Amino acid sequence: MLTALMLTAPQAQADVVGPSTAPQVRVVTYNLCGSGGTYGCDPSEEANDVRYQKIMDETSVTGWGADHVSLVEVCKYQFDQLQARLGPTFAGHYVSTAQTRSGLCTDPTNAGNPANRDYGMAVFVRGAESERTVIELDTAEAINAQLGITDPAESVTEDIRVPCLKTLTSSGSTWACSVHLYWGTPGSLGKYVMDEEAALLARQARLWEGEGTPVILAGDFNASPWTTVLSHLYEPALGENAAGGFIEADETDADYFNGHLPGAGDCPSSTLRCRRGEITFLAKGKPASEQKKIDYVFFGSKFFRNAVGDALADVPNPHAGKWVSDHVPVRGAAEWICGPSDVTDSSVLRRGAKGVLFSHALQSAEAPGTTDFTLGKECRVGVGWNGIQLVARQGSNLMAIDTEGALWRYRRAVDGTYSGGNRDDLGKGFTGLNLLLAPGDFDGDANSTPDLIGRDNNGVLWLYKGVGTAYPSREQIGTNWNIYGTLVAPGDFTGDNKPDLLGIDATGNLFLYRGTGTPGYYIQRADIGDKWNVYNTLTAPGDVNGDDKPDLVGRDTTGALWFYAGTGTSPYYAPRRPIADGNLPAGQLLL
Ligand SMILES: [Ca+2]
Ligand SMILES: [Ca+2]
Ligand SMILES: [Ca+2]
Ligand SMILES: [Ca+2]
Repeated sequence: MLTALMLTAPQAQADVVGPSTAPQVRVVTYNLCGSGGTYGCDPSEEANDVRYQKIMDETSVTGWGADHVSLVEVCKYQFDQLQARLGPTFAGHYVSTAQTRSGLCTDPTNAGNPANRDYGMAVFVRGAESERTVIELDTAEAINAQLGITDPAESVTEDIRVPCLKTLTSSGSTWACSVHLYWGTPGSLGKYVMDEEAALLARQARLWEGEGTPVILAGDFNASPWTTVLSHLYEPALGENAAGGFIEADETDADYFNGHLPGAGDCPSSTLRCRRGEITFLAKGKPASEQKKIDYVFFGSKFFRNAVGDALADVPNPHAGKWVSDHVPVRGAAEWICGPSDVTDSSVLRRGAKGVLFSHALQSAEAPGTTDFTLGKECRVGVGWNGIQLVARQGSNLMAIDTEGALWRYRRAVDGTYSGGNRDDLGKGFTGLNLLLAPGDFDGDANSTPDLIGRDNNGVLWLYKGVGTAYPSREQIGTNWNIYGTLVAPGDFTGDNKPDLLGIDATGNLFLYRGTGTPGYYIQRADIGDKWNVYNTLTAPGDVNGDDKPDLVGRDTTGALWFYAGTGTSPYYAPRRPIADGNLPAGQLLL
């Protein structure tokens, strides 16, 4: 039999969703089945340990590194115990959906304490929250009224509430919400209850995204992908009357397009996206035909692309005859949408906590010379930058010293990224330094390889003269430079075409060192400002506002960014202006 090799239009593919290859915005959702007493789930201390450990594994930065964790069917005591394990790296938000139900949510380590029996929903986000809210989708009373339930024994006792946290961690700002819709049976009246809940959820998400804040929704939606419930979320391009604004993490996984979900029709073989996906609900103790995909990770499609997702393996329980959950944990990942204008010579570069290098353009609708900017959305332009010890930007290139003391020049690719496949080896032995600057031609020899300045741990300043394509020697050009907590090379700050240096000392004074381009290399410092220690980072991204004069950007202790237009003459910079939406997490390298 002959096999035809076809190289044609893009085809849907099975996705490989691993920590090393998946896009950088990471989510995990898990229906913990934490209450106990229902469906054979095990609420023992040992089973709880397994639940917590699974979440710890999924949030570890050496593993999946989830930025956002949605937990469904979680007891308050479980939330508290998990928050304690996650520590201050994660902000958590728990909401009660059913209080003190007999037999449910008894903490096995503190049985008999009725205050522990609260049951509900939770969301965790990496980093600090900036805002929290609850989307009230339904109440038990309203569900009972809508379904005509009057018998107290039959009545619904749980409200449908969605905890959301707004965070700065993985973008300028994102809402992360944990969802659990009513558990009505599709085809019954329950479906309409869920329809209305999903519509309300989608409406709130549209409002937020209309204001410019991306939304990620993850959780147990209690309905199959092709149902009217999910039509409120999937994008119209996926058909089946979809009318939403979200990409679902598993909608591109061709392994699950056809024949995997009981009751689902097949998607056309030519399609790239399909309202199907891997099974997430295992229907334990029931026929396999009741297994479904009802857990989802949705990314707002205005802000995210290239979403992928996987249902993880069943989490084994240490006790026979019961299970940790009747659901499996579900991963989703996506990346920010970026275009060519998002990565420029004057973009602000940021190294995130996981070593990802991000670029944020400073955007303005105004003519050159403006001082009013907004911070562009986060674009991932590199990975593995936690293996770099020192880095300085030199135009569109990044000069980097790795932990072995090797110097590399990373060239920016056409797509705006920096990678090991596009770098030049500039030599070894760059050790013992605590700062690297790329000032330009500091010695005035007009060599085509710009010079570098390094500061060693004793505060000695060294000039590495660019010669040919390397730095064959260095010359000591100063001592006691460790009095500067911040030192930047803005280019020519004084308008004489010779590059200069700026330093902020411990008292917050800003000092200018005018470059001379001749031996001696700079003249006596001039004090050109005070209170500059309000900034935990000062960066000189180049000429941001198009007047050919280099500018400065400072990040204050609240994470807000400020713009200083360079003027080229005393007093050298114009009054600062806030950069709109310019909030970035502290403690991460800015360039
Ligand atoms: Ca998948
Ligand atoms: Ca030079
Ligand atoms: Ca100058
Ligand atoms: Ca400028």
